[in-house]
Amino acid sequence: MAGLDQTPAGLRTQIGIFGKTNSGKSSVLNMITGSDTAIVSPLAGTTTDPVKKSMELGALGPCLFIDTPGTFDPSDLSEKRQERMQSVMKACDIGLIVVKDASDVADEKERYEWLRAHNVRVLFVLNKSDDKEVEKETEKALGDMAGTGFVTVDARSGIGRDDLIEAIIKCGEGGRKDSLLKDCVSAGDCILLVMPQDKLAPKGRLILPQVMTIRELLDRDAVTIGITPEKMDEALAMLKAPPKLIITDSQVFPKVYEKKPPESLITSFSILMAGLKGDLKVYAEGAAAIDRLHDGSRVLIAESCTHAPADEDIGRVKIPALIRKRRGGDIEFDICAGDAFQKDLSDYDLIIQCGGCMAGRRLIMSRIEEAKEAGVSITNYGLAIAYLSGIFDKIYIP
Ligand SMILES: Nc1nc2c(ncn2[C@@H]2O[C@H](COP(=O)(O)OP(=O)(O)OP(=O)(O)O)[C@@H](O)[C@H]2O)c(=O)[nH]1
Ligand code: SF4
Ligand SMILES: [Mg+2]
Repeated sequence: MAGLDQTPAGLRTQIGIFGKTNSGKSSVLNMITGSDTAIVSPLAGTTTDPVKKSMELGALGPCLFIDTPGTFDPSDLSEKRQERMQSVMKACDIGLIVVKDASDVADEKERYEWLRAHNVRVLFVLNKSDDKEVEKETEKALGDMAGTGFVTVDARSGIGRDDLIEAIIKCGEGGRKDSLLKDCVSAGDCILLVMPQDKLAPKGRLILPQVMTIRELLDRDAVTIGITPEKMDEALAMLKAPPKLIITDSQVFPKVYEKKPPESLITSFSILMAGLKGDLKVYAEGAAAIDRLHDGSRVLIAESCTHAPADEDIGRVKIPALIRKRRGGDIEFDICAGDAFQKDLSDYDLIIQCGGCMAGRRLIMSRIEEAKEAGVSITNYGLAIAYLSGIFDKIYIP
């Protein structure tokens, strides 16, 4: 189990390692991470399931490397395995394509194009080569594709490790800088955080969205004040001017809203997280589709991990109950869990994506794209609950 000081997988830069079987993908993973994480062998098809390894990578910060099964493996006929590979490709920020020579390059062109079309940054890694001629021919075969990045290594001996790490960091630095608060907070702004510490709160610590918000506010030189809902009157009385923004938990939203000065904006930690992992504008439009649901409509609850559902599970119990109460009892709910996403979305009237605490932004954005392509509205848990609790029009969406 990850310690509290560790970055969750969903917030790490995800780096997939792809290529033909036996090209040395697992050896590259082991070389980069300086470990024996993945099994290496001369047999084709050694890696049968994705293998993950976390690592801090200089200026890129926390990363998650994912070694994948090789393609063109005759034993790899399983559709399930292909689907799993697609999920890894969709979720990664950077794709390392490992090749042995120029002839591998042609076979990897389709994957390269798929990754680029899905905005994944690609770095080609020529492995097993101490031959300058092979290097020259490979670079020639890569043509324009080499422009996205090309590094030569010998994973078995570790030659080229530093160059590869430097190239990965460079590749990742051009990526999106994640921000919870977008451009709604500037230096000197006063921000009031109202965080209930009741029996639902974890013992002795704050939840991740709160910790991340506080860190970002401190980085932005905002004046950050943290209180429980019980201290709201006192805190507001102490302030010379109303806070610019109040951020609170969805569960106490109505209570906090009641006490909010009219000049202050108000939002929730779950809305900020939804914006970090997805697209708030799309989600906000999608939430309005709740009122177009009717008996016979179908809703897909899209979870991003395979957690054991709780009795009062938000996605499986609470949201369906709230929707049925508002729109009728004969609405059907399907669940998809983990990396898998329904192949045919066209039968659905609405998709409700979970908060995605275990998933990266890229995976969730790819679901949003698929929903758009299928012409199906998509929202997320936080926005759906805000809509169903009647606080939607009161919430500030950064
Ligand atoms: N000479 C040489 N051999 C290498 C190098 N990198 C990997 N190998 C060897 O190539 C074989 C395959 O390496 P793996 O890392 O298991 O290859 P893979 O791409 O993960 O293979 P699959 O998991 O089967 O798809 C092993 O015998 C490695 O020792 C290298 O840089 N030089
Ligand atoms: S929010 Fe999504 S990813 Fe996080 S625990 Fe719930 S189902 Fe899993
Ligand atoms: Mg392998």
